[in-house]
Amino acid sequence: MSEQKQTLGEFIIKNQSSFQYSSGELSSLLNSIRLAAKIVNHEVNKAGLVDIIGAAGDTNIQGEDQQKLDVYANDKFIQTLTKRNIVCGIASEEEDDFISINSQDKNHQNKYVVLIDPLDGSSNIDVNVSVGTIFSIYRRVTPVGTPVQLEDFLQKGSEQVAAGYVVYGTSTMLVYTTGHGVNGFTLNPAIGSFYLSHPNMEFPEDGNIYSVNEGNYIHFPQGIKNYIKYCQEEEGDRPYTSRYIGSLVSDFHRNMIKGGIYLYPQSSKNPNGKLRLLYECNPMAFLAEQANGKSSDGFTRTLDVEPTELHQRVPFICGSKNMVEKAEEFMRNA
Ligand code: AHM
Ligand code: MG
Repeated sequence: MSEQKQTLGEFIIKNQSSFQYSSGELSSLLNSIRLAAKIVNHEVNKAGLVDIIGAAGDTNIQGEDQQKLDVYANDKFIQTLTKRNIVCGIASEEEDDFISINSQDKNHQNKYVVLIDPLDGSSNIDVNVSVGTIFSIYRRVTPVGTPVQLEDFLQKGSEQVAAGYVVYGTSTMLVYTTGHGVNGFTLNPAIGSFYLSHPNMEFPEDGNIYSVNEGNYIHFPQGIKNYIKYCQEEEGDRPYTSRYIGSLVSDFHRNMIKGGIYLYPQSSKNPNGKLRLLYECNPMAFLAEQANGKSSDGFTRTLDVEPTELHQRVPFICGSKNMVEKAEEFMRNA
C-alpha cells in the first residue's frame, strides 16, 4: 500500500522548530500564503472561460466588476496576509509604495514584512501558459512598536527568512524554503490540499538547458553573447537545448528539475535588465542557493546586492551551479 503523503499544513507544523524564531508566527504566515495560493489558483484556472463569463472590466452577474487577474491576485494575497496579525508591511510589484498594516497592527507589534509578485508572467494568461506567484519574507529591522519603514523592505536577499513560489501549471505547485532546503507541494484540486510531492529539491550541478530571450541578442553585453554561442557550439554535451517560456517561475522550475540556466541580462535598451531584485530575483536566488544552484548578475551574488529602491531591477543569471559559473567566466573575460 502506498504511504500517505504529508500535506503542506502538516509539513509546516512538523518543521516549525527548525525556524530561527520558532514562535509559530512564520508557520502562520506560510499558512496564509498557502490559503491565498488556493484562492488565486481557482481564479487562474477559470481564465480560459473569460469569453463565456465575461472579461476584466465587465460587470458580473452579482453586479461586481470583474478584475484583471493580476489585480485580483494582488488583492487576495494582501487581504490574506493582512488578516493574521503577523505581517507589519507588504511590498508588491503591483503597488508603487509599500503598504503599512496599520489598521490591524495598531501598536506595530508584528515582526514580518512580505514582498510579493502576485502574478508573474501575467502576459501568458491569454495564451493558456503557466504563470506564478513569487514571495519573499524578512524580519523587520526597525524596532517593534514603531511603524514599518522603507528600510525594513530594502534588506539584502541574504537576510530572507523564507521565500517561495506558486506555479499555476499543468498541476499547481507551491515550492518554498525557510533556509533548510527546498520542498515542493502539489495541489490536489479535488480535495484542496497541497501534498509533499518533491522533497529536497536540488538543481543538478550541470545541465543542458539554457533559457534566455534570444530575440534581444543584439542588445546583450559581449560576455552573454559569447556564452550563448558557447551553448550552441558542438562539443561534448553541447549544443544545449534552448527552452524559454517567458514565465520566470516556470522556466526556473523546469531548470531546477532538469538542470539548466536562466538568463535575463542587461541590454543596451534595459541597462539593469528587466527583473525586479526584491520581488523576483532575491526569492529565486534564495531558492536556487538552497537547492544547490547559484545566482548572480554575472559578477556579484544576487543575495549580496544592497537594495536602494523598492522596484530596482538587476541583471539575473540563475540555475545549475556549473552553468552559472561558466556564464560568469564569459562575463569576466569579455
Ligand atoms: P512581469 O513581472 O511583467 O510579468 O515580467 C516578468 C516576466 C518573467 O516571468 C519572464 O521571465 C520575463 O518577464 C519575460 O520577459 P521577456 O518577454 O522580455 O522575455
Ligand atoms: Mg513579475
